[in-house]
Amino acid sequence: MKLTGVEIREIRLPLVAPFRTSFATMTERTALLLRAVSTDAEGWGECVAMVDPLYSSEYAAGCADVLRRFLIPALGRHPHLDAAGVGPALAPFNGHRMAKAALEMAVLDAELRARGVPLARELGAVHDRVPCGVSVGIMDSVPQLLAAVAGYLDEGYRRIKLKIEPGWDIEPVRAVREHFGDDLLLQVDANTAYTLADARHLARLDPYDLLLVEQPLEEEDLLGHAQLAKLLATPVCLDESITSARAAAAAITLGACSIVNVKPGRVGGYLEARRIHDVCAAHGVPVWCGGMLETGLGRAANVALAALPGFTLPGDTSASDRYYRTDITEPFVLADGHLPVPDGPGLGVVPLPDALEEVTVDTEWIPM
Ligand code: OSB
Ligand code: MG
Repeated sequence: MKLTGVEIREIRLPLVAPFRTSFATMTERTALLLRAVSTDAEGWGECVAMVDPLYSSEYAAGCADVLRRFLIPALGRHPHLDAAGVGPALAPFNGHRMAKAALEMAVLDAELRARGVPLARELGAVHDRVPCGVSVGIMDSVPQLLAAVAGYLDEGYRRIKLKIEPGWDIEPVRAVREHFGDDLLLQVDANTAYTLADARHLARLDPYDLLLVEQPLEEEDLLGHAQLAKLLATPVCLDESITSARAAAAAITLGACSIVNVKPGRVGGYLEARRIHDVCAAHGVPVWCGGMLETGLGRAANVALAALPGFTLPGDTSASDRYYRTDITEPFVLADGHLPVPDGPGLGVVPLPDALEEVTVDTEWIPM
């Protein structure tokens, strides 16, 4: 397989409803899509970076810049690489994991399509469908939140994650637990909104029997998370802090988390995501698949990853209609609280040409 070039495409998709976290309110999703073209097949990659560097330091325009200036040209110097060679070829460049992940995903999709192998099989999946949770944004009022959660439970979602921040934490959790009962699988995500000085406040979540509290403290504060974990009954899960398999091993060894959210974009790709799965499995640490409001392309790959044996908690792998009225692929539809794992070669899905054209803002071809 010889790569001949990569297309960078910017798309903009309206969200079905505003999504508010402790760091931003999103009303639309801008994303970069990559199309890797080789002599044997084409492959698609999705970059999960957002417009602003608020979740992490990466942002869409910065990803496009590092891809066209450094990452794609680096692959151009080794045009016969397979996907396993992409990480090593890009390793001299520091950081930029979301950009690297998108490029590796596109090459991996092309390679697997050429070989006729589904991504799920390549990664080591053991299920043909995965149970799904949903991430519920911060709302203006508790009644509005209860109505949103009721709607998702009616649709069949198996687990609810509430976004929290100071001023929107104990009350909404108490209300959801009391309204929907003890059997509801419930967890919260702070996106770094607290400090260790909030430990006593966060311990007030303990009576509500949460599955986990996700990323309460800032990304670099592994030691703080280890101290916090000793003060909470609720298990601490890390998202932003886990940037690699090495970071996962360090966090687990330090006692900074007992559960890990795996997001392929955040860690540099699906192959590193699988290594995190393996490290966590070796330590007996459960993992689940996070999300970044992906289109059907990233969703297909996330569902494949979530079918690995260590993914023992429902992920933020929601159906297409939780995000978009019209997805760019055939929509992922929830059935009995699950999404099916695609079984075609590569991602097993492709963009629908008309839907893709409709949302495209810009395209750029980078020849090898
Ligand atoms: O922290 O998990 C997060 C969305 C964007 C950025 C960060 C996060 C999220 C979500 C939604 O929680 C996950 C999804 O449904 O894709
Ligand atoms: Mg998170």
